[in-house]
Amino acid sequence: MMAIEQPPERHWSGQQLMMMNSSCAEVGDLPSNSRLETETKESAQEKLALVIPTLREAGNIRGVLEHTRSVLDPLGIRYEILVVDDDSDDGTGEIVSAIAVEDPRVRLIVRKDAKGVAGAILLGWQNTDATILGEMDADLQHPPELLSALVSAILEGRDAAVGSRYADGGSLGDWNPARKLLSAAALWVALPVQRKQIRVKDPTSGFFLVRRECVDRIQFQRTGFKLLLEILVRGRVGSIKEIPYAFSSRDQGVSKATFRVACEYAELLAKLYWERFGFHRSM
Ligand SMILES: Nc1nc2c(ncn2[C@@H]2O[C@H](COP(=O)(O)OP(=O)(O)OP(=O)(O)O)[C@@H](O)[C@H]2O)c(=O)[nH]1
Ligand SMILES: [Mg+2]
Repeated sequence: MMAIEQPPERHWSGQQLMMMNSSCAEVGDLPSNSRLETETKESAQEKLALVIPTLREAGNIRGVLEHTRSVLDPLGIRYEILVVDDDSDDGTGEIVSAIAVEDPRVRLIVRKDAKGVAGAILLGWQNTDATILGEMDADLQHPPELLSALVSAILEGRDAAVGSRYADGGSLGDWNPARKLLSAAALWVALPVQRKQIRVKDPTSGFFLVRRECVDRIQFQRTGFKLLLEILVRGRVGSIKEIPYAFSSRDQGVSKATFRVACEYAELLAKLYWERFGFHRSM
């Protein structure tokens, strides 16, 4: 299996490979970006790149890919689904490779030397020329049907569209009370750092779309699960729509949401508080 499946006509420079090993990554170093803007204006065509990060999701990945394609196909938008797998040892990559042979809109990128959801998403986004970027989990907790409403929200003019468990009509599924409490606490501590104009009820959602120009050339933290919060605070998002959905139970496999993920979230929050409120100025 190839370490990184290159997109057509794209080659990593040594500098870009080094950047993938640092603790932050940005989307906007894509050489294709200005070319992309011209092309988009000329053809007036949008393209969606949906990244699905995977770590040992062999039991789920075939189903989620089939389901997602069946939702996106009728929308009439150009799209690709990038599965960014952290070298899973359960055959996840092999399943995706086999599907990708049949459908070139499905692509596999394998990272051999890193872990972390945010870094996987950013790597996927760096490897596409799409105008609309997105993230969705592999374990079918995010209903692919919602993609239709998320895509519509962007095409109607929003900079970002978020699948929301906390908006009216959304729900957390069968989480136990302790997890519900932790999740509520994670939202509460994120409230002050969010920008008022685009404040959402579910800033820790892992199911969202964002316009490429909102995240271009911004350095984001590669560790942890909560890329959306950082995008809302540090990105160029001017308008946003939250669309409720019911979070379901994981279909197959085991959770990767560990204590370490909580620590990485705390690290991200500390950084965002620091930047937003400039505590350093008084020190
Ligand atoms: N590439 C990559 N993907 C990851 C990593 N950790 C988790 N994932 C994927 O990120 C998504 C979210 O992880 P989950 O384990 O489902 O986290 P969660 O939804 O908060 O936890 P559960 O509700 O227990 O499923 C899934 O598609 C995972 O396979 C990682 O280190 N690298
Ligand atoms: Mg999950």
